Amino acid sequence: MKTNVLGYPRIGAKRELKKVSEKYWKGTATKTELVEMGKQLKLYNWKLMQKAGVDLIPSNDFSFYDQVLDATLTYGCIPARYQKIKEKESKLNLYFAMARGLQNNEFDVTAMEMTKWFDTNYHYLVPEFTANQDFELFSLKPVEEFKEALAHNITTKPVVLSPVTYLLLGKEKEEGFNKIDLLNNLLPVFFELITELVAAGATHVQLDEPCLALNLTAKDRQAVTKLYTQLAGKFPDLKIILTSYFDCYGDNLETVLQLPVYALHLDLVRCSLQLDDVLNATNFKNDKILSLGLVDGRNIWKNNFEDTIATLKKVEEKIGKENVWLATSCSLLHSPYDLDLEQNEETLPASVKQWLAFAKQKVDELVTIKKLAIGDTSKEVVAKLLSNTKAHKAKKESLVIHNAAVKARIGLLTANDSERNAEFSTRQKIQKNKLKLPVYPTTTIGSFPQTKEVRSWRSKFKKKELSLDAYNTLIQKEIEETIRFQEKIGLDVLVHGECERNDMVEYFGEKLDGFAISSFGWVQSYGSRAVKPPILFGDVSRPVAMTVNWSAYAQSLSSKVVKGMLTGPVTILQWSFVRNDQPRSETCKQIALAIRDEVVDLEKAGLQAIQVDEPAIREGLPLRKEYRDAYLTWAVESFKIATSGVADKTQIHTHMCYSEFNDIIEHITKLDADVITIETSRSKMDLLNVFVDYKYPNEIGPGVYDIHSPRVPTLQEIEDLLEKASKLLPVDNIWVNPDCGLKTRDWPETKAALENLVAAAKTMRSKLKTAY
Ligand code: THG
Ligand code: ZN
Repeated sequence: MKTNVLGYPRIGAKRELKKVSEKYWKGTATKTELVEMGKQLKLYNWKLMQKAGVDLIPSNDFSFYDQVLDATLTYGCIPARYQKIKEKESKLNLYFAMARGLQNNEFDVTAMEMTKWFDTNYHYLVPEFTANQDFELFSLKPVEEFKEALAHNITTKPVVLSPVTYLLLGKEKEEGFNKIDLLNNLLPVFFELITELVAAGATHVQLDEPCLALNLTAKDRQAVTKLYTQLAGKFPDLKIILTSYFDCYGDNLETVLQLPVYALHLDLVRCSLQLDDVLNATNFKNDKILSLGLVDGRNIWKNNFEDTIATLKKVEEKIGKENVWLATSCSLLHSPYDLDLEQNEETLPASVKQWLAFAKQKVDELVTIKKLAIGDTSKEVVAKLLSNTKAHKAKKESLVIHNAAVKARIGLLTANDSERNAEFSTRQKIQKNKLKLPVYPTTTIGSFPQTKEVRSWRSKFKKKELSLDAYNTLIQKEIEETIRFQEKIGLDVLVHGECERNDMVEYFGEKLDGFAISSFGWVQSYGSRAVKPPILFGDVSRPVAMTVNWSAYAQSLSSKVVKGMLTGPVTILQWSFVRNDQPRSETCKQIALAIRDEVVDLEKAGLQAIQVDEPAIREGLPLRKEYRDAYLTWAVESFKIATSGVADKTQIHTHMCYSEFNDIIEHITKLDADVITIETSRSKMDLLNVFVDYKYPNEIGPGVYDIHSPRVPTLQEIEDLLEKASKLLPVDNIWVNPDCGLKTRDWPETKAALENLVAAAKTMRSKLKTAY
């Protein structure tokens, strides 16, 4: 048996890479400092795995920004707009220009588009292809990193993003070709890379092929077969580990089993049933090693040693001891670094910590389980098994996890609890009467700029350098300023600005029972940005109101309508580390009930509009089509449980971003929010067409400008977009708002942009008047 790690986190246990990269971009760190930090982080990871005793240690899993962008440089697929930079600048600066865009007195280019990496909260940079796309071996990073480890006497397994998945993840930038046909151009470059790796001494290569977790066309599958057949023909001695993750091979399995590869990796966390599918498949010839992904790379729970050993034994009996590897389910990129850093009892109690394993602990789990499986009876190893068994036993009955009242309440839910009283058309009339908003009502998505100052109050309060009273006073003052600002520029529906919140999910994790919060549990989201997902370990309930004081305070300051602001149950679930001892649907309903209580309390406190954000509803969609309906059913039900406890006069808003709505519009409509605000500005309202075609009945605020850039939209641009929307939607249904929260922006550009937004709405109103 061998142990196989598919990849390791790379931002540094204390986010060292973030700090030095951001300095480099600002010009306050040198290239040498940045490169040196990269070397240190890589070496730290390799040594850690070597010392632990891992057999297959990954290299080329490190990245200064993103592994797909790394592949774009390796395969030399540089879009034309970077040509001048490619000629004049270093590879590193070209790389960052592609990642972040570049604007100075010499260059003005946009960044490559970013999108979600499968169903994770990680974002990759989307490759761009033209009809006659050329490739070249432009960067030798995989080879260089292999040599870098070898220089420290560590022989690694290079991780290479397969050319097929690379093509399937990209975007065709012009019409008239199928990107998968580019494989013919790409293969020679890929073989050149493999030749270099072999020359450097690599004996194993992990070929990442996660597109095999998707529903592929026959043509895509033929490309897969072609790649692996040619590869085996050209490099008969190279040990290829075919690696997919995040879901089953599904209907690709038959193709996969025929491929001439040395080892086949199975993500048995996401798809445990596929083990028997493989073992019993008629064309499984037992000619491959099976890499069993049993240690969860996407979640933070301790592995159950007894269960894992039982599975290993079962497979060993069937295919022989030498053919079984124990692996992480996917790259540990999606796990935080090191549980040993967690020392705050108040936010992460020992009772919960005993159930957790971060990346470093997962590496130890792999090695320990291997030792147990091969019959190591040393005291140390046996003690680890005992403590593992004990932790799992404690979990089953733990009173920190199981809350009878919460379970009982879920049992009492009826269909009534997930429906508003009246249907939308009736509610709309009631709300128009009550709220008395003008046509083209203006609002924002919820957050206002979070200045350094605001952040420093929170951090001082957490370090107990600021008393609760002093902190609250500062927050109140900031809320008051935000309200006055919105009144002054003339917005119609105001928000309190969310200055008291860190992340929109972490904040609720801190307030709800059933969640713990880590201090250093950072996971890369994109580039230098990371999130710290809360740990949802037990039955969820709301001990006290979470946002009511701040929202009620904001409403008390103004005669205008103030909107209460909450994160929805699906998004809280999706962006947390979630317990795996019950179905996600069950956990989601528990969150939904807690949010429902908050919604009802906000209504009682006088808030007439309440927004429940669900930006992650699309991301939670299962990768394989066959599982999607079941997910959408409980996701929609959860949102409706959260939002249906209020009277018809109370206006429920929701907000979604990063979403393609095409395949889920039916379910978005079923959410039955009175108002939905969506991100549309970058696609110049194209996204809106889905809503129009579907005859979406409720009110919509199509975002009229892109908040992801500091650029201030002109009045004319906003007016044009509103004109466009007015041709597509009933005027009574249109809202005017930016396309996302303003948290990452600065005040001056926010003020200028919102002034133009209000002016555009006013122009639209006066045009209506003259039309009658
Ligand atoms: N929260 C969570 N997940 C998310 C988003 C979010 N996933 C999708 C999208 N938004 C990802 N976008 C970002 C944007 C900014 C940051 C992280 C993810 C960010 N993080 C800070 C950093 O890395 O410096 C750390 C957090 C902080 O200090 O507030 O800026 O909004 N859960
Ligand atoms: Zn948004």
